[in-house]
Amino acid sequence: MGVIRDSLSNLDDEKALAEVKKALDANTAPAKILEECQEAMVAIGDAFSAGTMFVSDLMMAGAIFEDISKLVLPKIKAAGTGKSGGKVVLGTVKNDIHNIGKDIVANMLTASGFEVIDVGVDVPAENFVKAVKDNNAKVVALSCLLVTCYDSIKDTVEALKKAGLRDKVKVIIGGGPVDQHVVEYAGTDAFGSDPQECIHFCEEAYAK
Ligand code: B12
Repeated sequence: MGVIRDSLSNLDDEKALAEVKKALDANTAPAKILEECQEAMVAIGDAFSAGTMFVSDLMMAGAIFEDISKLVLPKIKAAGTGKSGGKVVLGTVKNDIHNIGKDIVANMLTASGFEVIDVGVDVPAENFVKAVKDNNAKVVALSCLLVTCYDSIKDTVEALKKAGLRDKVKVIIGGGPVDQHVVEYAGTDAFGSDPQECIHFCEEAYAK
């Protein structure tokens, strides 16, 4: 492998999609393919930070990854465990429109037996609160890729508190920049770096 990562990093959509199809035909694990794509996205992000790529390149990369996801995510869903978990409210926080990582987390949770209430991107705090109430969910999972959106996480936690729901739900955050400092700043319960950590967190929340 490596060829998927390289073709996506070079924004070569035709080659990237052809290589993904080839890998799936050869029964490569979907998670492995996504991992390689994520490496490419980090490289593209770094090139953007360094000024050698531009927003238009990020958009192109996002579009290619979405096409790749359409091929790969159904395989993840289909490989479901048959277990029945609980309900998880998932969304990208207000002022952040990145959806690719969130969608991967959604599919992996679904494949692990959880019912995901996906509230979308750029989600105001009150929408998370409403979804928790309407679905009686025990977990809220927030995706955040922008350092400028930490206050959106904090606002969501505050809104859950105001609604009297904070004791009833566990809140996990994830996405590139979040870490333990953000957990403490915003008052969440944990952070996770990948979908697997989100799954473990949800399993623990529902085991109690
Ligand atoms: C593609 C992309 C875009 C696309 C998004 C398309 C889409 N449909 O989502 C577009 C062009 C729209 C975009 C816009 C912008 N972007 Co952008 N973008 C990216 C890029 C290159 C890839 C993101 C991605 O999809 N990665 C692949 C997925 C699979 O990875 P992931 O999202 O990290 O998700 C994984 C984990 O983090 C985790 N995870 C994700 N969510 C959750 C949730 C939970 C609960 C858990 C446990 C785990 C978890 O699991 C996922 C799977 O493994 C990143 C670079 C990077 N290093 O991430 C920059 C990046 C995130 N963008 C950045 C910036 C600055 C912007 C803009 C402000 C640019 C601008 N000047 O307009 C705008 C902001 C728009 C907005 N208001 O949100 C910066 C953010 C810097 C920062 N840390 O604050 C980055 C890091 C690039 C960089 N190095 O500068 N972007």
